[in-house]
Amino acid sequence: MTRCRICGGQVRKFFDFGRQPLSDDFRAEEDVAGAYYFQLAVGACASCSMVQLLEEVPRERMFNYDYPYHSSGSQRMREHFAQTARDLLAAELTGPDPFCVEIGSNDGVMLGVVKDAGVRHLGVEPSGGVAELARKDGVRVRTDFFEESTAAQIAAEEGRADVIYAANTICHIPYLDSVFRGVDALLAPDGVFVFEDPYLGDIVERHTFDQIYDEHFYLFTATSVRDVARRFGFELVGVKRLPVHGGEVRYTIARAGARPPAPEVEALISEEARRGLHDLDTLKGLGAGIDRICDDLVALLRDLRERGARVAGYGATAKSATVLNYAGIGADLLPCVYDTTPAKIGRLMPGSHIPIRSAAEFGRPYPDYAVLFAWNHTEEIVAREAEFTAQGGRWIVYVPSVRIL
Ligand code: DWN
Ligand code: SAH
Ligand code: ZN
Repeated sequence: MTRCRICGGQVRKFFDFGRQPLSDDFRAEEDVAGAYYFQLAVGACASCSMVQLLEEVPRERMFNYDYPYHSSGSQRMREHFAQTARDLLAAELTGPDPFCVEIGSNDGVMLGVVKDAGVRHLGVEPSGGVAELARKDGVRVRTDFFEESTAAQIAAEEGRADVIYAANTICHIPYLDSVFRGVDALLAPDGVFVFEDPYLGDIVERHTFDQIYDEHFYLFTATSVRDVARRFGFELVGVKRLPVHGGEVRYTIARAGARPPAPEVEALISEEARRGLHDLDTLKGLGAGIDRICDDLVALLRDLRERGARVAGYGATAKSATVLNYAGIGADLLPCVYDTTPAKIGRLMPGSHIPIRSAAEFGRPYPDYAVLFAWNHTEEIVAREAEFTAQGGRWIVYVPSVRIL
C-alpha cells in the first residue's frame, strides 16, 4: 500500500504508465545505458484527496546542473511572467523595502522584471546551469532546494519575504510539509505565498495526461491545496485560472486569519465537488481517454508511414516522454524531433531514443506532418513556422484528441 505524502492515508491508484524514464533526461547515444527508470503511476489519497505519484524519484536525479528546460524558451511564457511580476509589484511589493523570493526561479524569467524594478529579490533554484543564466542577467540566485532549512537560513540572513512565488515548481516537490514549514519561517506576517501549477480539473477535462511525469509529483486542485495549507496554519485566500501550459491555477495563500478568502475560492471548490474531481471513478475515466489517444496516435503514425509520408515531432517537451513511451512510439514511426533548446539538440529523447535536431533545420526540408508535442505553445509555434503550413505541411495534435490541424 502506498501512503499519502501529505497525510499518511491510503493512495488509491487510478492509472499506471509502467516503467518510465525521467522526462528531462536527454542523453547522448553513448550514455543511454545508464538511464534511470521508475514506475510512473498516479493515485488519489482516500483521506485527504491529494492526487499524487506513487513513486518518488530522488530529487538530484531530476534537478541538477544539467537540467535542460529554460523558461525563457517561449515568447508567451516570457510575457506571462513579465505580467506576473508587474502584478506582484503593484499589489504586494509596495512597502518601504519589499522582498520577493521565488522558488524554482530557473533562468530568471520572472525575477529579472522584479530586479529591473529595483526590488530586493532572491531566487532559490537547485539546477545550477539555469541558475547561472539568471545570474548573468543580474538576478540574485541561491543554488539550493527550497525546504525548511533553506528558508530558515534566508529568513535569518535577509529577513522575511513579502511574497514567496513559484511557478510550475511546488507540484514538483514531494516534501510539501518541509516547504510549508519553510514558508512559515520565511513569510512576513501579512505576506503571501503565491504558486501556479497544472490544474487537475483541466487535465481531466482536456485529457492532457502528458502533464503526468516524474517531475509533476502532485496534480493540485483548489480543494487539495486548501486542505494541505490548513495543516500548516495557512489559508487559501485566492484562486485564478490561467490559460498557460494547457490550464493552470494560481493559488494565493496567507497565514490563517491574515486575509479574507476571495469568493472564487469557495466557488472553485464547489465546482470540483460537483464534478466529482477527486472521485476514483472520474479519475479512472481519464485512463480511458489516455488509451484512446495513444491508440489513435499510433494508428495515425502507422498509416502515414504506410503512405510514405515524412513525419517528425516538434518540441522535445518533458510531457512528450509520457506519450512516446506509454504509446511505444520510437524512431521507426517518428524519425526525429525538432527543438530550439541548446541542451536538447543532438541528444536522444528519453526512453524512445528519437534523435533531437535543431528547430533551425525544420525546413531542410520540411516533413509532410509534424506532431506538436509542445501543444501548449500551439499559437506561438504555428505562427513561427508559418512557412511549414504555407508549403503544405500539416500539424498533428493529440489533446484533447488526435487531430490533423
Ligand atoms: O513544469 C515544467 C514546465 C514548466 O516546463 C517542467 N517540469 C518541465 C517543462 O515542461 P515541458 O518541457 O513540457 O515544457 P514546455 O514549455 O511545453 O516545453 C516546450 C519545448 O518546446 C521546449 O523544449 C522548447 C521547445 N520550443 C520550440 O522548440 N520552439 C518551444 C517553443 C515555444 C518554440 O517555438
Ligand atoms: N518557474 C519556472 C521553472 C519551472 S521548471 C517556470 O515556470 O518556467 C521547475 C523548476 O523547479 C526547475 O528549474 C527545478 O530546478 C526547480 N526545482 C525543483 N525542486 C525545487 C526545490 N525544492 N526548490 C526550488 N526549486 C526547485
Ligand atoms: Zn492524504
